[in-house]
Amino acid sequence: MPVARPEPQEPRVIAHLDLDCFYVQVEQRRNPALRGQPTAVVQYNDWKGGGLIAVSYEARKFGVKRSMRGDEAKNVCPGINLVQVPVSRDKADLNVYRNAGSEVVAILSTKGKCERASIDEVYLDLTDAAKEMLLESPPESSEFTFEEATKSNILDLPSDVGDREENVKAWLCRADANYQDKLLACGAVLVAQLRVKVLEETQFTCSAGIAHNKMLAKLVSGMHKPAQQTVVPSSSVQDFLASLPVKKMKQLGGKLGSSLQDDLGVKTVGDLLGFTEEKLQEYYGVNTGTWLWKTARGFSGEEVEDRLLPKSHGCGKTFPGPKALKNHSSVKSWLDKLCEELSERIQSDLSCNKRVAQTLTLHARASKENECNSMKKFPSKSCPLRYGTGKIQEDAMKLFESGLHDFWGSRSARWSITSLSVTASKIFDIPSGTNSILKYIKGPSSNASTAILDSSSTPELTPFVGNNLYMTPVHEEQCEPSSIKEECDNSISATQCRLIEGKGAPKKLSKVQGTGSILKFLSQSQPAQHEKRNFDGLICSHQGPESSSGASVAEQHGRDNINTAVDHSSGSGDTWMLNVEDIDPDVVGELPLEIQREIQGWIRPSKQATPKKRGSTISSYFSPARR
Ligand code: DCP
Ligand code: CA
Ligand code: CA
Repeated sequence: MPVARPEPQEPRVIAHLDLDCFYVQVEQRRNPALRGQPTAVVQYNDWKGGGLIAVSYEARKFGVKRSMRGDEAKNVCPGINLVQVPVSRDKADLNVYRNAGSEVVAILSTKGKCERASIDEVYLDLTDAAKEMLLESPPESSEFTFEEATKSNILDLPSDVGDREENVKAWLCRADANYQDKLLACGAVLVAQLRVKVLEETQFTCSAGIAHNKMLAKLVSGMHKPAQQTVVPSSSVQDFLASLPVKKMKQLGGKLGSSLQDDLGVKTVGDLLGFTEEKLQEYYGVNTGTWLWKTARGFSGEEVEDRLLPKSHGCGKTFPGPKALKNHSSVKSWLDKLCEELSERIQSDLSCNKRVAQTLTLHARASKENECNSMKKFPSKSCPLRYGTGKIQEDAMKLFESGLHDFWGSRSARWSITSLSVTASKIFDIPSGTNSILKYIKGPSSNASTAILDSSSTPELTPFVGNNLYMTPVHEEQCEPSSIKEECDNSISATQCRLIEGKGAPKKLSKVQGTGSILKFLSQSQPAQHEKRNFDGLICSHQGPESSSGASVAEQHGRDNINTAVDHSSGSGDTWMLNVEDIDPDVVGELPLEIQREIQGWIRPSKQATPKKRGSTISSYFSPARR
């Protein structure tokens, strides 16, 4: 349910930019002969010419729509050029579009806080840049001659009266405007400049909305397309919202919007003004009631996030009609392909952007046959993400089986899967300048002090212990925060390992997520099977999802037991024991200084105390080439 955020006191200038017929523009840049031609990008499919996913504005004039198949598009527009989406692993490969979107983000982020909202959309907070412009070179100053800005659409101004561009110029340069609108005028100039820069540097056109908050900027960015921008002066907000259907508002497209329509007779945002805040709170609770009341008045405190990279990575595929998957082996084969792509993308995110994903989620759609084909929702499932293609594939299949079990119970009945997707989310930046490896393997909110745990005394951790229980059903959000919290709280720092070291008495450690996982470890593909590694004096355990109950506990042996593999009664826990003497010095040399020092700290004392033992090695974890 939506919740109102506090409104900032100071006026803001927020822009929403969206690329025009984006995939088509990317294809037109690759093949300039398509420019100015009716063109559509078609999703790979051999049925009726494939599904259209992007349509050029020239083709739209003929009535071609995204919902059409290629054959239909040819009927209404015989001259249309249909371009197939690139295909890899038998599915659409969107990398070329993602990379093109990144080019645009790099340009837009030069002027203010920038949030990448989708493959072709960005929010910008231009408040500071607008204030600076207002002080140093306001539009009303005589040298103001920026042509593109005078093509803006201003909601207050009638667009068909007299010399439109002169009117817009006069609006942008009004000396008697209030401070908020003066800032907006600067925002309009800044966005026009950015759009020209995007065009010059990428050949892409985009459209934009400029307003005092994200909600209004997004609502108007698509109002005048292609290659245009729209400004929402504060005085026009009420009129603009009055006739807007509630269902068009973000968060009101679903059940809440339907309830407003059906239960309160609210058809437009203007209709909401007839309800007091208290009344709306009575119907929808305090938070949502207040949010509705504010939304009706065009208030929104939502901040532009500082994020140039996507929030998650997802790979999916649909299997319509006869293509539906009906047995485990076909599901596995597709999941393997999807996971392979996902793994490549998170590895690339790790090496290029130093970001680590924490949660793997599986979504599927299924239909039960022989029950009038009734559609029941296949539950989404998530678990901690383990790096390495094999592990991701293995975990995704387990998530699928868990979902299938919930969906269909234990009965062996016929089912068919019409879509599958895997998502890596809860991505965090590996912090720089940290003096602990812990920072490399845990989320920023993790709490090291909770790491050493006796699983019997921490009931909240038990979901990770059992074979099936570690999976978290996902509802509206892709990933449940609880799953992440548990994962972080279960982590243990290298320092803590050292503290335990030498104490003699066996201690129980909870799961160690990604032990030994400095960048090199994370970026190598590892086989899914359990492994044992010797870590001089440090015995940490990684509890794989496949482990059976109780096996998550790794026993801590004292120095006398160095290099002794932990013997779990079940034998199914992942125990990594690392021999620090076998760490490849070349690899250590590549790590940040703080980490190098930390590793040196392990090596020196252990060399004094322990004779070198053979037969076990950490080096394979540090050096992918050795695997
Ligand atoms: N896309 C897709 N499947 C969809 C919707 C969109 O694959 N159902 C892809 C193709 C689009 C891109 O995402 O080019 C951006 O989607 P938009 O909704 O922004 O649509 P366009 O950019 O194509 O057109 P517009 O000019 O209306 O923004
Ligand atoms: Ca678009
Ligand atoms: Ca878009």
